[in-house]
Amino acid sequence: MVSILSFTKHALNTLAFALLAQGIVIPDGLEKRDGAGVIALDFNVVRDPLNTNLAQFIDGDLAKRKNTPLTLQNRKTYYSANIGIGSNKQPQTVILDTGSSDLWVVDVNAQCQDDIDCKDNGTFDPKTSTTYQSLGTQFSIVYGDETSSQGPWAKDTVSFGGISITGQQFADVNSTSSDVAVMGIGFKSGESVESGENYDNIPITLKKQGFIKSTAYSLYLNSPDAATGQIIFGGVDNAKYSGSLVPESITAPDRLIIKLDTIDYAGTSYNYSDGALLDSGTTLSFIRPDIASQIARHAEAFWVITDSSGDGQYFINCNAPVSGNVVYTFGKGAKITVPLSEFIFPAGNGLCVWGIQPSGDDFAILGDNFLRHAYLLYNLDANTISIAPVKFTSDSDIVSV
Ligand SMILES: *[C@@H]1O[C@H](CO)[C@@H](O)[C@H](O)[C@H]1NC(C)=O
Ligand SMILES: *[C@@H]1O[C@H](CO)[C@@H](O)[C@H](O)[C@H]1NC(C)=O
Ligand SMILES: CC(=O)N[C@H]1CO[C@H](CO)[C@@H](O)[C@@H]1O
Repeated sequence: MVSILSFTKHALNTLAFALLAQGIVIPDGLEKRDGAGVIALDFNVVRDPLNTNLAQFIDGDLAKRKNTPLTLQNRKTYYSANIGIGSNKQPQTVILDTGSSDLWVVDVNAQCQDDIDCKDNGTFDPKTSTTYQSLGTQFSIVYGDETSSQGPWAKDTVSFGGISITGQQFADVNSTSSDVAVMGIGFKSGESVESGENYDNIPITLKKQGFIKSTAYSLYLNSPDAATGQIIFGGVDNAKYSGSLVPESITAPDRLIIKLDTIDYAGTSYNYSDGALLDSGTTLSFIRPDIASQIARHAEAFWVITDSSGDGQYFINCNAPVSGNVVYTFGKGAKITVPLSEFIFPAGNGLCVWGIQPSGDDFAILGDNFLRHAYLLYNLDANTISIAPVKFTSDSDIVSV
């Protein structure tokens, strides 16, 4: 997910798909530091069915309904981890999000907005944690999928992957329209705070409290049908990619954006020459409209207005004969090949949402359908994201960074 600040309204409306989450059990009494200086956190992949609203609307007669808005509230895939908050490690399921920078959880007395069941994925009760400290200031965020959360800033112990960090700033959210909490692990400068109020977020605290050597983590989303993936803070798993990791420079001061040179599809090389945000909190990918439309035309995807403001999305017939690959080439030469099958998301009644949608900004957002095919080492100290083609394997060869 991306927080709203740098996005136009158009981008917000097209960002209908965000990530959801599920939990793993936090091992109790595993509070020792890993000698290698790495913390591995497994996450679960949750695939939500599309909402019934959409299935009812699409009754096989889309062409006649071009001007009727279609509301897409659906969330497709979520990468979630279970973490514990407080002295008593109250379990919370959080979306792991490289597109934002703040951790927030749902307070036990929170008000859920928009008829969302916001307390189904864990709640936090500050009264039962002896280490809880309210900071007296207010957190507020709006994400690209239009969900929002507010509540007081606080500090407490945060536990995951067998370790605990203390005095971590996070938000104890008392009002939200999201049904799952978020752990943003992007840049400190991307935090949703007033200027001058930036704080050490999770990756920085891990380093400052001595658990990892660099503010860095590696992301392995795993194969499209896998139920789990892994993030390794402070380390890299050399068994999980082929060739070598190519360090691409981060080109934005506050976002995990690198330069995307070209997108190749069906014999055409499209000159992108702009930034691409590598966002684990977004399911689909969003690219400049001119190139999105050319690729959609080739793939026989078609545009449908899905919003009363006139915005829409590309859809595709699920049985369309789609073969081939989309190849992304980055500024320093990293090259990732994504099979076209990654871009077809079932939406009911024989229709699928197309996985490359137009972005409202010049820069692209490459979501999970891209990220799954790359092994990524985000190094926030070195200002690089190193990329190589992923190798789906249970083998592992983890070294610290
Ligand atoms: C949430 O917390 C803030 C700050 O403590 C408070 O001002 C606000 O009234 C609370 N909102 C709800 C819905 O409880
Ligand atoms: C791609 O576009 C950029 C910016 O418009 C331009 O500088 C560059 O020369 C183009 N590259 C190719 C191979 O056409
Ligand atoms: C991982 C998990 O339990 N997700 C749940 C979060 O809450 C929503 C709304 O109730 C459920 O649909 C998810 O299954």
